[in-house]
Amino acid sequence: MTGAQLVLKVLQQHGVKHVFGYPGGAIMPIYDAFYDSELDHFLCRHEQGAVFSAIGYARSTNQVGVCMATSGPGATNLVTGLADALLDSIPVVAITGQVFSSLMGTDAFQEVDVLGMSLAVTKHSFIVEDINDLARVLHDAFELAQSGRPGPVLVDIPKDIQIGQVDFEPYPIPKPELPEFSLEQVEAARSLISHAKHPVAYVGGGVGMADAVDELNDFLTTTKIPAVATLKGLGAVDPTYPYYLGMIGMHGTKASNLAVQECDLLICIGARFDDRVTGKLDTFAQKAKVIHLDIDKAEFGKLRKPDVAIRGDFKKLIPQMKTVVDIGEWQQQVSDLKAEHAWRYDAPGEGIYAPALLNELSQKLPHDHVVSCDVGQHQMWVAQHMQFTSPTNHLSSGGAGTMGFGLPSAVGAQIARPDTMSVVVTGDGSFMMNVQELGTIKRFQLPLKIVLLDNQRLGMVKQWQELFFEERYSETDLSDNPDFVALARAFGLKAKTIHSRFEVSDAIDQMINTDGPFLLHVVIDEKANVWPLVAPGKANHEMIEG
Ligand SMILES: Cc1ncc(C[n+]2csc(CCOP(=O)(O)OP(=O)(O)O)c2C)c(N)n1
Repeated sequence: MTGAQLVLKVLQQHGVKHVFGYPGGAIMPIYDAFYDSELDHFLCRHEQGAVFSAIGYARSTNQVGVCMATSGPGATNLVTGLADALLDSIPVVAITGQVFSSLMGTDAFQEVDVLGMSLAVTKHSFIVEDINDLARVLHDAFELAQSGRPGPVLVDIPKDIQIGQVDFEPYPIPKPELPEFSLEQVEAARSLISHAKHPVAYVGGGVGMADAVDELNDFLTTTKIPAVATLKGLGAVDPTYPYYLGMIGMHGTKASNLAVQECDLLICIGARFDDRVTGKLDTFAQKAKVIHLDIDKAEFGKLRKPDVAIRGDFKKLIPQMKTVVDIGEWQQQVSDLKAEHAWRYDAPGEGIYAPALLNELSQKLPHDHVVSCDVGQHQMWVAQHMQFTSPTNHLSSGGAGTMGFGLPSAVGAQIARPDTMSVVVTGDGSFMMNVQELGTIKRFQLPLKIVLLDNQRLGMVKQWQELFFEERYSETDLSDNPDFVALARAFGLKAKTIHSRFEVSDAIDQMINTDGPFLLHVVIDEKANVWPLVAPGKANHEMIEG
C-alpha cells in the first residue's frame, strides 16, 4: 500500500473515526486515500477551525483528536491551536503534508520548516524521513499524545513518503504505563490531611483527564473537605456538593478565594498554581501546607513548594487520600462564606443581565450538555454562573485564552457526541475570529446552539481599560458589528435577536426546542463588567466588586 494509505490504516488501528482538516498540494496523497477510506473526514473552513475542532473532540471525550493540514500556510494555521492544546494538556495528533524530501531546504513552493516551527507548541514533533519508519512514528505520536500529561504531537510527512510503497504490519498497541507511588508518601499526605483544621481541595483539569471524577467525589463526600476548582477543573466536583465553593482565582467566587486564603492545608489535585489562580503568588494560601498530586513531576515545586508531592494515576491515588478528619467548625465557616457571597441575579433595569441569562440557560439545558466558550467576559460569566456535571461538558481555552476557540471546539464536540446538545457561548469579538466555521455547521447539519453575547465591545479588554488604563478605550469598540442574525441565516441557521430581560425565557426555550442549529443574538449593556475581580499583582483576598 502507499504511505498515505498506511497513515489512515494506523489511525484506524488507534480507534480514530473522525478527522478534521483541510487539503492542499503537499497532503493530496493522504486526501486521495480518504476517498476510499471508512474514516470520516470533516472539512473545516480554516485549518485553525480544524485544530480547534480536534481539541473540542478530545476535550469532550478524553480521546485523541486528529487534524490535518497541508504544508506551508496550512501548517502555520495550526500553530495557535497546537499552543492552545499544549497549555491545556489536550491530546491531539496533527498530521501535516510536507514538500518532497528532495526539495526540502530549497525554499520550495509552500515549504515551511514545520518541525522547527512547531517544537515550541507541541509536546513533540516528528518528521518522517524513511517510509519504513512511518507506522512507528505515528504509533509513537499517539502514545505520546496520551501518555503522562497529555498534549499535542505533530507528524510532518513529505510527499514522497506519502506516495511511496510500504507493507502494513499490524502493530500491538502498548497499554499506557502509569507511575507507581509509595505507601510512605501516601501516609505522609494522609497524616497532613487528618491533622488539618482548615483543609481545602484545589481541583484542576488533571482530575477529568485522568477520568477520576468519581474517585474525587467519593473522596470529598467521605471526608467532607471543602473544594474549589480551576477553570479547567469545573465539572469535576459535583455542583451539588454542599462544601463546593466554585471557581478560584482572578474571577473566582469570593467564598473560594477567601477559603483558600484561610486554609491550613491545600490539597492540589491536578492543578498547577497558574497566575490566574494564585494572584500575587507569595500571598497565595500563605498559611497552608501543600499536598500536590499530579501526573507530571515537572509541576512539583515549579511555583509553590509542596510539603508532600505524589506523582500517580488519580484513579488509584485519590482513593488513598481518604482518612478521618475533624473539621466541623471549618465546614460551618465555609458554609457561612458560601451563603454570604452567593450570586445575586436581581440587576436593575430592563436590559439583559448576562449572568442571569446564563444561570437560566444552565437550568434549562438537558442534564448532559456541552458548553464551549470563547474568551472574554462571557467566558468568565459561564464559569461563574453555569453548572457542569463533568469536565468533558465544559470546554474553555484556559491556558492560552484563545479567542475563536468556541465555535470550532463545539463543532468537534458535537461530532464526537452527536446525541448531546452542544452550546457555544461567545462574544461579538471572539465569534468573528472563526466565524467561517458556520460553513462547517451548515455542511454537516450540526444542531449547535449559539448564544452570542453582544456588547459591541472587546469587553474584557475594555473592562481593563476602564479599571487600569484611566478609561482610555483604545481599539475596543465593535459598534460596527455585522448583522449577526443575517449572517447566521446566510449559513442556514435559524436566528433571533433579543434586547430585553422579558424576552430571555422564551428565547432560551425556542433555541433549545428548535431542531437544528440556532443563533441567539443577545444584546447586552456595553458597561457590564465581570465581578468579582482580583486586580493584577494583588492578593486573592483583595478581590474587588463592582
Ligand atoms: C486570539 C486572541 N487575541 C486577543 C486576545 C485578547 N483578548 C482577551 S479577551 C478579548 C476581548 C474579547 O471580546 P469578546 O469576544 O467580544 O468577548 P467579551 O469580553 O466582550 O465578552 C481580547 C481581545 C485573545 N485572548 N485571543
